[in-house]
Amino acid sequence: MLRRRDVLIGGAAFAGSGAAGFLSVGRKAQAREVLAQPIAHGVESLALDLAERPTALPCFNGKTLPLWTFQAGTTFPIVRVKLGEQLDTVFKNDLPREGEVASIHWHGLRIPNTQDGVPYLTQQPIAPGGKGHYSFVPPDTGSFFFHTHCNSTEHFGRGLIGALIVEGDEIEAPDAEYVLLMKDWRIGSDGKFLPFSTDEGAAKGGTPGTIRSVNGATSPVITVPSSANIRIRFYNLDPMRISEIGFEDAEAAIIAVDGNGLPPMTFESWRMGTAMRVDILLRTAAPGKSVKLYDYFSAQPFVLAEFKSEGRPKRTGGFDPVPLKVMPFPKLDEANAQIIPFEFSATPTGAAIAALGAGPGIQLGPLCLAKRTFWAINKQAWPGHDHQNLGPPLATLKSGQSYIFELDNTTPRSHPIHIHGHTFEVLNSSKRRLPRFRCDTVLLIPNERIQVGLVAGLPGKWMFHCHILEHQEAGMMGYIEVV
Ligand SMILES: [Cu+2]
Repeated sequence: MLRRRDVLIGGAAFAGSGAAGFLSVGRKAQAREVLAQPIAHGVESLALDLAERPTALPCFNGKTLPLWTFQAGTTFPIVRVKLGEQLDTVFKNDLPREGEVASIHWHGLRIPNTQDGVPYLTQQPIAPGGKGHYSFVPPDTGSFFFHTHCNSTEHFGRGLIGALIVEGDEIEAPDAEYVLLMKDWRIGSDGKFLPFSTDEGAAKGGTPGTIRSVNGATSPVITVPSSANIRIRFYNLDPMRISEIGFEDAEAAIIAVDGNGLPPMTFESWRMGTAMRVDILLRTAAPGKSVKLYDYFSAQPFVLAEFKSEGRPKRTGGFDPVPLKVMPFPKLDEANAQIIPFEFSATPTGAAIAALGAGPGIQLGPLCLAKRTFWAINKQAWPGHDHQNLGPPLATLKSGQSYIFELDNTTPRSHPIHIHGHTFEVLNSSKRRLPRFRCDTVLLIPNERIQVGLVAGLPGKWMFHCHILEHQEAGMMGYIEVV
């Protein structure tokens, strides 16, 4: 069924950002939406082997570091399936540390709770030497990713991340496609990994990396066809970084957020916390010329990547981005939705540590539980309980019913808030004019309150947490139960 969407309007300035304009300005919405349909059936097999693999990425300046990766021969695997296909994954845990358990979470996918990969909550994690298995049909098209869900700060820090792309959303094929994974690395002057967490970082905005990268290189130059429409799937996969990305002087549109197609929005800039993705359609430069993608949310605008045009021009007409197909999500019943408040706050320990400064950082004991907590949701810090007794969910929802989550950030930090197995519709903010869009991770800026709509999905216990990994591990995590 085709529905009419609201016209998207954005473009509000962000108070105190000191960076470029915050959001894209809307463009007239397409009158019709095209729904995505399965484009293939059958089974795709995926073999993952979590292991330490010494690697010399271009951004390491000749140094070799002991990365942890999912597959030999590639640092970040990019897995592609077509809408309708089943993905069967076998993974082996060959991580080189006793007790380094693993399970795999499929970020952004609305799959059954048993396949969600959260240790102790949805499955027993796999110990070194063991094997695990996942099987599901990804229900939605889009740019997703997968990662482990215990000791994540170190696992991300060592590179244990992969992209999962579900194809089948294009009405018009772009001239080329590129996947860009942004991630920093914490490397000391001795060429070794620095501690992945510090107290100061964990109690503030996260412990920052020392070297920036996109696809393992610093400011890579990517050769692209000239005067072409290229699709860029941009991922923020850093453990903590918040970026505001944008092109200097190029025609581009945002065509999806967290994999969810939306009426193309003129791309001015887009603020992204960790785990957030954006799909961009870019009209590339004339032959021999370049377009640069910047991060404006840093002391100086930083060149993330340069797109250098080669070959004969592909297109001559004006830039008129075609939207993506969308999924038939259940419609939010906004008028009758129950409002549920969530407060994201610091614990007294967290506030004290933030004032004090350096320390050993987040240390996980057995059962993936941190020894101290700095952050909380509704005054409850995870783990408030041992894994035998999880304690009550933050909320219990009825499958198929509509809810409005009122997400209230009472801290001076930003928090990208993620819910497993669901997507949100961003409705409004107390501080910004936001376009209405669908996402699985929503960025709360300091002291901001955002309302998101959600139709409760499949039954189960679904994690609900900040995706700054040290915040998550230090308490800003809980779960929602859908019955
Ligand atoms: Cu956070």
